[in-house]
Amino acid sequence: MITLYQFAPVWSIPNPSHFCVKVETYLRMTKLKYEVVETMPLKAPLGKLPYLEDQGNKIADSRLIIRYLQAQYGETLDAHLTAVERATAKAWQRLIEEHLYWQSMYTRWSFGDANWQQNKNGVFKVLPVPIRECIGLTYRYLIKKQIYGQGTGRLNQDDIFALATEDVSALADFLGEKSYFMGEKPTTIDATVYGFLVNIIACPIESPLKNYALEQKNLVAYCQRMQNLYFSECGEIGQ
Ligand SMILES: N[C@@H](CCC(=O)N[C@@H](CS)C(=O)NCC(=O)O)C(=O)O
Repeated sequence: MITLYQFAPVWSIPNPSHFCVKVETYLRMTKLKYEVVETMPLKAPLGKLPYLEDQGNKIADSRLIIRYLQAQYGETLDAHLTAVERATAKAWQRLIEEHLYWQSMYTRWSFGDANWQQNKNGVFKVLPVPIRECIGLTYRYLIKKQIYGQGTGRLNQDDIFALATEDVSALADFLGEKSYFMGEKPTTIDATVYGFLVNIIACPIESPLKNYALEQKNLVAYCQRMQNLYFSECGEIGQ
């Protein structure tokens, strides 16, 4: 049995971690049987979630997890894609995970006290209040350092949101009228697109990034389509 280690769910979305939603969505898309263990990053092999255990193998990092699952159980979702379509999907994946992710992180960890309170009480909800405050502050310091190290944290607020909306606008343009990101069938990239977008539009983390994404009606409808298919227990986005 595959075991997925991830944060406890919160906010009526599958998980408050973009990367954890990505992996769990992939597991559901491929109909692999799995169980979830809720945990915290400190206990993970690379200090980050998600990680996965299968047949004595422990794999950390969502990219390596999906690569492992594809090698072990087949690349069923993407078999029909051409080499150019695969390359295109790969470029989108990197844009979302290595760029848009950091602006989303900025909204949670740096952009205003109300968002910080929501983030702290969501991500660390399993911890009792005094410990939550202490661990929350420690992680806030560490994650803000990461956001600064990556470069996003060095920009001013307007520039951060201008860059973020460029990404969201590009995603909306590329999706267009299609049902899924690469066409009429869900493929692996949809796990990333859904995992990251739902963590922007369906969380109580308010920002110009969320507002702009919510205005892209095709992206919202796409998220709802993915959610109805794979996480129907999360219900309607925005309710
Ligand atoms: N490249 C990793 C990124 C995973 C990641 O950044 N996870 C975050 C949660 S969304 C985490 O656990 N952060 C804790 C930390 O950085 O200390 C992947 O693809 O899995």
